[in-house]
Amino acid sequence: MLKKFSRRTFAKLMGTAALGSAAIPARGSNSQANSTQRDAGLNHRSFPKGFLWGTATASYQVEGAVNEDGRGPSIWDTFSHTPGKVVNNATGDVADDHYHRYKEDVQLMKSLGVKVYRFSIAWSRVFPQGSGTPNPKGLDFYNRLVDELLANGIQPFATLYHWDLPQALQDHGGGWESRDTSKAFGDYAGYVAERLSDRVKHFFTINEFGAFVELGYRIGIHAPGLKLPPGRFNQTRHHAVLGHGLAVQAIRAKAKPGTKVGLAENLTICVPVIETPPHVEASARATRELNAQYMTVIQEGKYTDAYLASAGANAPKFTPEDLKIISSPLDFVGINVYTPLYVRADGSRLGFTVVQHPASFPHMASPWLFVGPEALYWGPRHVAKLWGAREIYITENGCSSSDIPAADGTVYDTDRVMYLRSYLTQLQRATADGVPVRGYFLWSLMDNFEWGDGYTNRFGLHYVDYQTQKRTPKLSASFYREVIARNAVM
Ligand code: PNW
Repeated sequence: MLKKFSRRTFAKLMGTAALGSAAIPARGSNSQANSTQRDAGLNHRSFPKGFLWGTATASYQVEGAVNEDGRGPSIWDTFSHTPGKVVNNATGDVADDHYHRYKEDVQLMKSLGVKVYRFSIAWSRVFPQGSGTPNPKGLDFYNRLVDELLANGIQPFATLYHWDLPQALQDHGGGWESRDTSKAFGDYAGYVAERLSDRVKHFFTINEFGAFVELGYRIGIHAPGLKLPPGRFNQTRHHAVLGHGLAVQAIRAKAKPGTKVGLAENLTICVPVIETPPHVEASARATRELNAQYMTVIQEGKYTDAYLASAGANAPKFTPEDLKIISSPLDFVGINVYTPLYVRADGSRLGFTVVQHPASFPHMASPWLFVGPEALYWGPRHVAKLWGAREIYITENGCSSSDIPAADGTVYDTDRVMYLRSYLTQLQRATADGVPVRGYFLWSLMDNFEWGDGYTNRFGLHYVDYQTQKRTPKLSASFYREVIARNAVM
């Protein structure tokens, strides 16, 4: 007769059986055949020599120290201090206290073996009022950070705008609603590049147009929390890409020779529902069209006809000169890759239809973060094919997970490992197909202030205990260390 097992006993027995299996050789086993086999398998998933492995963070999400050394307030201070805007009314006042603990954090990176680190500069530390008189003490923090990174063999990649706009610029003219903000951003970018480019060789202008403009000025769930009508909103989008172009020009004018500049955009990545030529072609067309307001105008120097037609009387007002500035040539393209948008070919005028995710589609702890590893193949591939990019970075990729420490204090985030393994396998496929991806920045080095979600969603490779500021590597940190050491996904 069949014995009845409790679910727990069953799981335990299955686990024991798997562990007892002789099919899996122990690491370091002497078996020549097994290790050759294993290595052969791994070699198939190797990344190009010199591939740059890294991690990423952003100023307001990790620094804290919001009132120190002359930093001016940003729109995120105002927003997070407005009751009801952020889950549990959390703020970035302390965050990871990275402003004081950056040396410890550089050691975390070193122990992972990363070669590059992407951080952002808080504009209001450097110009507390957004423009006018600079605050040298603010820039000094980034001098210290850059020096510490270089002393530990890690190359700094700096983002100039990761959403913490100086509040003064919001108060005068409505932030990105005003052309003055685009101009002030260019000036600030030139100022920073002039002072850091002896050591920082890569700058990103703006992080995720498609997030801060839409969420902050249209939907109102990010700072500054506005819901602008379409005409004013489209103009705001235009000022953001104009600010990017002015920053590119200012960096070229002020930085040391050899400084490279690009952007970090969360491209809307259209993935073919299945990989047949018509769907693949539709996914490329859709990627170009659905990024019309940001990446496409930056790459092509014009808004697509379909975008202008659909905006009608609410289309942005611009000059030919604006378009030239916006499309100033870039040295590289950075894309943040989280989740795909599935697209199929159809007989419509634009030639594609977006397919909604079925209710059962798996997602990570953040409900928007659908698990679609192919995004990390099609994202860079579309960028290379559509716009001829010759140097691409994955400026963010990672995920949120429930992350509860086990009795031994470790977070066994097997779901994050699964996510990363699946995505990196697709990235490896892209490099093997000749897509020029040069590096990958995992989001994030450590848990941090996740914007409107406060501290409820954790994206880090290191668990942060916000009471004590203790950082503890998760299982995924060990996984990533292995990937970096082997330069291969396994
Ligand atoms: C990015 N979405 O934001 C940001 O660059 C990071 O600061 C952030 O912590 C990270 O991704 C994780 O969220 C996003 O709703 C925010 O699709 C929202 C979305 C995508 C990216």
